[in-house]
Amino acid sequence: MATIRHWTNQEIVDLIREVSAAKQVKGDNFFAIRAYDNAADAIEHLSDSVEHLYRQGKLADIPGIGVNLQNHLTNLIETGRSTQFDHDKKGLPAGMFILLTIPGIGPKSAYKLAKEFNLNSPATAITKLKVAAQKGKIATIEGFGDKSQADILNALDQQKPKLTRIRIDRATIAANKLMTYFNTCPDIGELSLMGSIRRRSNTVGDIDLGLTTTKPDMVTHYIKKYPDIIKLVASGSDLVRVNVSGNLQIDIKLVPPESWGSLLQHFTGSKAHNIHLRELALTKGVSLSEYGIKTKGKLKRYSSEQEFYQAIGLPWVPPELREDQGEIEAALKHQLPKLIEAKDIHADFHTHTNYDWISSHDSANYSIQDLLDRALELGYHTIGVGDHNPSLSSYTSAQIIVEVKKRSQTIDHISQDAKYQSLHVFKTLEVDIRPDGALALPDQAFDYLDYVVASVHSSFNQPASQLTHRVIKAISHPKVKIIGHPTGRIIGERSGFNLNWEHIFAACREHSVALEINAHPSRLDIDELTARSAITAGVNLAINTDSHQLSDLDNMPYGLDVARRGWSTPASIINTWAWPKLHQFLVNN
Ligand code: DGT
Ligand code: CA
Ligand code: CA
Ligand code: ZN
Repeated sequence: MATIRHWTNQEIVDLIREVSAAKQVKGDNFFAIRAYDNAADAIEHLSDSVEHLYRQGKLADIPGIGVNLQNHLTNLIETGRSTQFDHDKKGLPAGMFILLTIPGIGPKSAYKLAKEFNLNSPATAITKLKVAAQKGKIATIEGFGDKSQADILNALDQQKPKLTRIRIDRATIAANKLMTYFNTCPDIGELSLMGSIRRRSNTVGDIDLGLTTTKPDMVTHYIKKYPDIIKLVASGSDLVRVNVSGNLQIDIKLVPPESWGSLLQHFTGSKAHNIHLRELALTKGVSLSEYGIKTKGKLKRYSSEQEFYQAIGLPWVPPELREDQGEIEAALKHQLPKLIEAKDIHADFHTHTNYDWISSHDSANYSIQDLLDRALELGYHTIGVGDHNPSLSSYTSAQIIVEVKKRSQTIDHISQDAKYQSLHVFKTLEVDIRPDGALALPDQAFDYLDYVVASVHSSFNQPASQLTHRVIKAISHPKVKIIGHPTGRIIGERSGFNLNWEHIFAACREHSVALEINAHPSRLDIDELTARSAITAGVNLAINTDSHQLSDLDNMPYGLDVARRGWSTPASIINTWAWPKLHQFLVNN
């Protein structure tokens, strides 16, 4: 199945600005251009993501977005591209748009320069322009002159590369694609991710890959033929650096088999972990490097990471822990945690369906049956069938009670099918925690649910003390068993709100409530540090996919990454529990 490109708000803003520039070059109507500029400004200031608003049917709520733009955005989100935007940019040199990031260059100049110097690729446009400027070629173009040439050169010299970190899921998809390509190369032996993507950070600066070969020239040649390459940045017999589509840089390290362990260890990092290891090694009179371990001037290479760690007196350390957060001390004492693994996960407690009612937020695009089928395929013994609570503005309390009852009967009916015999099906809802901490569901409706996931979806700007009080009020409700995406963060778009964790943890312990690790790669909320503190404080965690599409159910590994980076053993994660204990926790207490 082809993956549809997801768009962050910033990417949409950049695209709309490019379309506006294209319209200006083509001499389009002034009002149409202004509408695009206004739309870009509005999206830049949103606190929610455009994709999320789309899924809630709320694109019209974005100030200044008219029907046409709503349609184009819908097209963009549903298919990964917009036919209208593509059409608007058609016929213009692709390299002109990147020039707009240079201070002092507007759409018309960018167009002229791109035309003049054949800047047809965004990857090379700026370098080519710089060369042209240095050769004095810009000054000779009509309307430019010596002054503008000097200004452009000056601006180019001052321009810092835009530092953007890439979400772990996007990096993972790109890395897997490249690894699949490598798997068909006969000259590659070992192959592994390294760097932050191997440590499973929630965002990565670049993708690091290591491989072993005895024929580096053959492998380098093979890498250069990879179809996704936009730019070959560097190429040597031990390192190839390329840029691929999606604004991603990939570093590929090539070594002979006997150096594999040393390479993998060094380039997996983190830098802080390596520095600490090196200090430790120095106290034993040995020095570490990417090539191996030197004792009394003599270098020993390591073909496996296990042997490398063993040589300095440590057990192998899982990459997710290599952040110098106490893992070296724990390893020295042979007290590293036995981390939770994918095979330990048997349940998902926070999902959505397309159940037919008017809910407070976006519903999913698959049925209850689809969800149960997928849970079986994933080998789960338990699935929580969730939805957002019904909209309070669309129903009376009495109607909501009837609706919730009806929905639960429907779920019971469906799950009685013999094929779901091995599956425990919980009837649940994700219920809004209102600004005053009350839950957005009438009391009697709770009687028809097994447990509730309570989440904050509004008034994120309250002071920390008020938010803490609000969440604790939800925690103390007898039906609430999980707090969903506890801080509301959206990676790269909205930082999570602050809570007083000491107080939250105490309340979770008192009321036997789990905190969620939301596995959606845009959330990963709570984060690994909070997860670790929660576990230390004796709080249980639930890893949930919060699925709105069937493919979202496959996001569980991203939540698992957070749990592992948070030092979680299976015991603290309720997804690993056997049914009786789980039932006791969620329903009977
Ligand atoms: P990123 O790419 O920013 O998400 O983070 P990393 O950790 O992947 O960093 P990267 O790609 O710059 O380098 C990969 C690994 O190489 C890094 O985790 C540790 C190792 N490394 C790089 N530079 C240094 C250094 O100056 N000192 C030490 N000890 N290790 C380094
Ligand atoms: Ca990296
Ligand atoms: Ca790197
Ligand atoms: Zn939610």
